[in-house]
Amino acid sequence: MKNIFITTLLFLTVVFCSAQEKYVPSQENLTNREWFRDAKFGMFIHWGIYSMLADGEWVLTNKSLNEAEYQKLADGFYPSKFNADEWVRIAKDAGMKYICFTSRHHDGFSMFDTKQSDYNIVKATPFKRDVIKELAEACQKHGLKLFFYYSHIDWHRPDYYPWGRTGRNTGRTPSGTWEDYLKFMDAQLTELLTNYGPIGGIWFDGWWDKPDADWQLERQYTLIHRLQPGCLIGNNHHKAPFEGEDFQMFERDLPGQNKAGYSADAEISALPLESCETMNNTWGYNINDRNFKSTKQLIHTLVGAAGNNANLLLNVGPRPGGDFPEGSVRHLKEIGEWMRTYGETIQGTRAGIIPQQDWGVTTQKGNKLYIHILNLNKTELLLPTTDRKIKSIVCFKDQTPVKYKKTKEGILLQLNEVPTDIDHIVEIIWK
Ligand code: H79
Repeated sequence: MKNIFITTLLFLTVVFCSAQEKYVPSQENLTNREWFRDAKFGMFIHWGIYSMLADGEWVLTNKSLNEAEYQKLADGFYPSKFNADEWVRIAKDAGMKYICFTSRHHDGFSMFDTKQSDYNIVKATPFKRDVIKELAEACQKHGLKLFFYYSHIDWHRPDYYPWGRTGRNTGRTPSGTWEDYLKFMDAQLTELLTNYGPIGGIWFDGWWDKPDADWQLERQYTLIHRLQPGCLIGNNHHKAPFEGEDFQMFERDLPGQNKAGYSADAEISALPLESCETMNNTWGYNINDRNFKSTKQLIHTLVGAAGNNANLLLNVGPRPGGDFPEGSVRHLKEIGEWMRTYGETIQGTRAGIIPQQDWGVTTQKGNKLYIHILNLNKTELLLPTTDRKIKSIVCFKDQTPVKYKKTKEGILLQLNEVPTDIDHIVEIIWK
């Protein structure tokens, strides 16, 4: 009897403990996840003192610069053209619903007013302005959500220790303890989640530099969700999501692809998905990188993401002066024009019942299925679906009827001509 009692007690303890460990997202968090899935399009912004060297955000480690000397860049950081309102308006006009800003990148420089280190934009630069405060206010005003990119790596702090594979040849000497560093991050995250109003999400990056480090992610995630239960947590660790995360991101690839080489182990989860991509080849401003993708390519990436149930987080690397490169502005303007006509076939949709095909993707909303023809050099197109009864099939652009036949294999569309639009959209309305 006594044994049964002890066994039951043990069993209950185990159940209780594991139940405690399991993350249960709040109702607000779940609502925000659906908002995120609907949003489909956001702006990534990589901006820091590295922008002055105009060689990307990895310049400190890539060029093995002396870290003590690199710090002095801050003395000259005076982005005279910075205008948060303009940044947010450009994003909004492009059809973007949120902005993810680098609050602190791997170089360890904080782009906000933090009490945890003087190595920040307010204390260490003549600019002295908290750009995150201004960005938060502008986002609030224009109805965009603000997310913070937050680096786990720190190539500046001596207590970022043990070191990973990067940031090694910069003349630093380690000191302090790992716990100091963890406490520093907790304190900064607390500032970010208390001083700037509601935050859409935290976008972690750098775990991959030292996967076996004692990152204490659960402690961090619990802190974030305690401060703002609705805040979505994502971590760019290139793996399937860990416990406590709310969305899954894919770097430079759509879910299921691995062209960039980071996503070999990134099994697709049921959480909201996001792909991040650059317009040229670099995240932080790079004076040499004029290799911009075409507007058509960028729209195809956005549509491809939507057809794969993912958002696109498209990057801009502002200049040291605080303005966006003209190439980025022009592309965003053109994407915005496209979005004003076709945005509704993407935003608020989910991946369609027909998975990605050679010719394109599908999205769906209510009783509508959108066929996004991105690449077709004939007029016939077989849609492999026999599932539902058709009410009508029209060309989305002008709502003219599209001829079709129902076959055993599916719906055979007969287009009037070979599609030449960036994205030729056919709308099927089901009965
Ligand atoms: O913020 C942007 C980049 O600075 C950061 N993430 C985006 C959003 C980033 N840069 N590179 N990576 C992420 C990918 C990591 C590259 C790696 Fe490696 C290749 C990690 C492991 C192999 C380079 C070589 C670093 C360690 C070894």
